[in-house]
Amino acid sequence: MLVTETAEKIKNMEIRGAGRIARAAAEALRDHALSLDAVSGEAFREEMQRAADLLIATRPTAVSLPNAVHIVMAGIGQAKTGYEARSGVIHRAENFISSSQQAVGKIAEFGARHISDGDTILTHCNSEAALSCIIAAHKAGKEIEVFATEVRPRNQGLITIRALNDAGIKTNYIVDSAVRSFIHKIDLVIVGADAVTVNGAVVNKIGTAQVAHTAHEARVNMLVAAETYKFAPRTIMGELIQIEERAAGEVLSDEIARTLPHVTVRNPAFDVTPAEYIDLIITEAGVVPPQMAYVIIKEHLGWGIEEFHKIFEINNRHDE
Ligand code: RI2
Repeated sequence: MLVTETAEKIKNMEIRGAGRIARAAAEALRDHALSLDAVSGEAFREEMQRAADLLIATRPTAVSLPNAVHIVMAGIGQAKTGYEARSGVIHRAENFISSSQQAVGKIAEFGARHISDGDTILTHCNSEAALSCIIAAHKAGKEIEVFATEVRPRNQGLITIRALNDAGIKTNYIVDSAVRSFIHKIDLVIVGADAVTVNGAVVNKIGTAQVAHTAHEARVNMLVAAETYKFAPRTIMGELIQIEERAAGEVLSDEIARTLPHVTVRNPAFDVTPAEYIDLIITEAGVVPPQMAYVIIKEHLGWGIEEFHKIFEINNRHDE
C-alpha cells in the first residue's frame, strides 16, 4: 500500500488499534523502500524521512506509531549506499511486523494465566492485546464471561463483541455509563494501551480512566495488556503524551450542531489512568507493575539517551 494511502487510513481510523497502526506504518515504510529502487543514499534517506514524517503526523497519541517508525528508520543507520539503507529498512520492517505479532502471542499466554476459571472480565474499547488474553483463557478451557462496553463515539465495542462472539465466549454488551452498575459482577478488568508513560500511567481509549476508578473503588483488579513498543521513551525527557481530540461530528451530527450555536462538542479520543489504579501491565517481556515502566523503556526497548533525542527530534518536527 502507498504511504499516503496508509496515512489516510490511519487518520480516518479505517486502520486502528495501537498495534495495528504500528504494523501498518512498518509495512508502508517497507513498501515505500521497495518502490525506491535506483536512488542514491541521500535521496533514499530524504524520501524515507518524508514518508516517516507523514505517517507519524496521522495520529498523535499511540506511541506505537513513532516507535515503530523509529525502529524501521534505524535501518538506514550508518548505511553508505542507497542499496544498504534500503535493505536495512526492509529487514527492520519485516522484523518489527513479525516480532509485534509474536508479542501479542506472548501477552495472550501471560495474560491468560491471570484469568481464573469462572471469572467475569470487563473490557473497554477494542484491544487486540487485551482480547488475546481473554480468548487464550477461553481456549485453555476456562469458563469465562465478558462485559464489553459500547465505546462512544466510534463504537469499537462492536468489533470487540464480534470477536468474542466468534470465539464462542459468553458476552454482555453495555453502554459506557453502565460500568458502575455492573462492577459488582466483575472479577477482573483487562484493557489495552495506546501509550504507557515512564511513571506507569496508561493512556488508552477515552473512558478507561473512569473504568479504572470504578474498579479501584470496588477493589477489582485492573490489568493492562501492552507490547513494550507502546511504552513512551520520550516521557523520560519530560514530554507529555498528546491527547488526540477528534472531529465534533463523531459525537453530534452537523445538522443538530447547527441548531445549537451555544454548544461546543469536545471529543478527546483518549484519557490518562494514573499508575495507582493499575495492578499489572502484561507485556511480552513479562507481567510487571506499572512502577516498572522505566525499566521496560530502558532495558527492553533498549534505547540509550541518544535514541531518545532522535525520537524527540522526529516528534518535534511533526509538531511544528
Ligand atoms: P491494541 C485503540 O485505539 C484503543 O484505545 C485500544 O485500547 C488501543 O488502541 C490498543 O489496541 P484506537 O485506534 O494495540 O481505537 O491492543 O483509537 O489493539
